[in-house]
Amino acid sequence: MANDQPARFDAIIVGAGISGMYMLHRLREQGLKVQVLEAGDDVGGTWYWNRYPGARFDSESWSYGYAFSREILDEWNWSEHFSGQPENLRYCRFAAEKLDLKRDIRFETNVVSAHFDEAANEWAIAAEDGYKVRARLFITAIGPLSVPQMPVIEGVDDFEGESWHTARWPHRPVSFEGKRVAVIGTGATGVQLIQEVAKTAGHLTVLQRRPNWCAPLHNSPITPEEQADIHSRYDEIYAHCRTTHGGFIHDADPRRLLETPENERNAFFEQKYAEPGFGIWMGNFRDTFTSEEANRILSDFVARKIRERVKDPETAEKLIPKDHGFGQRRVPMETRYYEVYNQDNVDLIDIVADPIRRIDRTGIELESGHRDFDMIIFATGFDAVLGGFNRIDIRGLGGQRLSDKWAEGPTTYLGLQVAGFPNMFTLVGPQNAAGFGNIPRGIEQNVEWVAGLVRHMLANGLTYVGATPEAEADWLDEVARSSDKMLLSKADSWFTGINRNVEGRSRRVYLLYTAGMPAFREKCDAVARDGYIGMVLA
Ligand code: NA7
Repeated sequence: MANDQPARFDAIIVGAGISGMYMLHRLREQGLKVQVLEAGDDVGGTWYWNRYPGARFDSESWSYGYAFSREILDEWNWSEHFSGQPENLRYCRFAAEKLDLKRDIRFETNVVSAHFDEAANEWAIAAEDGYKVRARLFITAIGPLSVPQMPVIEGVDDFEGESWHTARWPHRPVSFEGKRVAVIGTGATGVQLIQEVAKTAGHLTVLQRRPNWCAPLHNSPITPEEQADIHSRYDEIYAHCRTTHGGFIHDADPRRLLETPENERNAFFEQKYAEPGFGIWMGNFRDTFTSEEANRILSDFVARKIRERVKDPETAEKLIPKDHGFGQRRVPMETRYYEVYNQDNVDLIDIVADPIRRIDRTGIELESGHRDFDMIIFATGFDAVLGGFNRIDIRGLGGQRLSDKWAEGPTTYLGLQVAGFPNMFTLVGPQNAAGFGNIPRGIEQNVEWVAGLVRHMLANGLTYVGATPEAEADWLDEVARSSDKMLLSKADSWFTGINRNVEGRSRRVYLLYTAGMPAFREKCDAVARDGYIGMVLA
């Protein structure tokens, strides 16, 4: 009988990516007995699952890693300014080893339910393999983009050739050599992948529903001199990231585009377009995020660049977004992406003009006719932010299901707690600042804040923490107020919760806190300073 008893921990963390790993470290440091439950067979989260060719950082590598550990900073050398997935995964493994994390991680454990037991004031958590565990604290570290989304297309399972979703790429090399490959999806993932497939595929057909505004990454190896410089400046780099809106090294230029003379702003655009990384987006004139007119001028500049780079004018027009301005959706960073369409082995199909009728055994039936393929790759994204929560049966006070509570859109307090779900923390949950920016910077802030709250609870003999419905309503107002000012809230994308492959996701919701990481940190610090205002502690 004793063997049937669930294991007991002070905290259960779901997910061993960047946030779960750090949360484990912090809580263990405070003397808690913690276990992480992870679906994969290794650490790394995003960098474990997204193994498709071309997957890499769009944040500067040396601004992405953990800033909290001097040892990790000192001992790890990034080889490129925007490092690729294999190296990023090695980094996660390195950090796990340094912090000796694996002894407290149960791998290949797919959490299916988490129910709050009011009488015992603890969470009862169960996994697919029958593993059961109970803990005072239940912490989701499930990532905003962890549930791959297949497109709703008739016959999608009928194809008999090779077929992959980018976020479930196999753990072995996949050859495109000489093959007829179709890629569906042109988001940040599709753009990274297409550049690679085009190098060796016999023929690549890109099936594009809506184009995105892409900009050059300008990646390069880190030279020994740069390496030494980066190591000597880590404190300065991370201190700077703490001051920027998105936690990147880039931050909006204080000038307004509309008040800057044309020659000056064009020179500035050229400079940003030629610089590595997100500067053209995150480091642009500040009104490009809020003023339609300013945004249109920037969009026109980027459109000109696309027209210059793509030889066939008709193809260039297909690649220029007409339904949203630059930066209103996630800007994919690219390396010779547009030049791919100048290659003889690549063609681009606008599937709005020539819709996919169905997928069958041998290929794809378009309105214009059938095409045979050896491989179809789905770069169709994720059931973003909410998908990870919905696939776990999470129930709070009175047995309320989280998926029911969030049926009309998520509501949270600071994107970290949900009223009615006490002792539960959501590390990169909806309405949190970490989801819109250089994610590890937001993660460190969240983990450290939650660890501070747990320390406060331990020091005061408290065992219960729950957000109040009033605090949650106020937070929703604040999220809405800041978001409504931003142009990105006016476009359909995963930022605004739109996913036409999932029922009920065709209405925009407030998924991200977009007022920036410094404002978010200030808010969280103020909540803590005021004795965790908006939360019931007992
Ligand atoms: P995204 O950005 O959600 O992109 C998904 C792409 O797949 C996008 O181009 C979609 O077109 C396309 N899509 C989705 N469903 C379909 C169907 N049914 N038919 C055709 N095309 C479809 O996901 P990513 O993986 O690229 O990037 C997600 C984040 O990961 C990214 O922001 C980075 O932060 C890392 P649509 O635009 O909806 O017309």
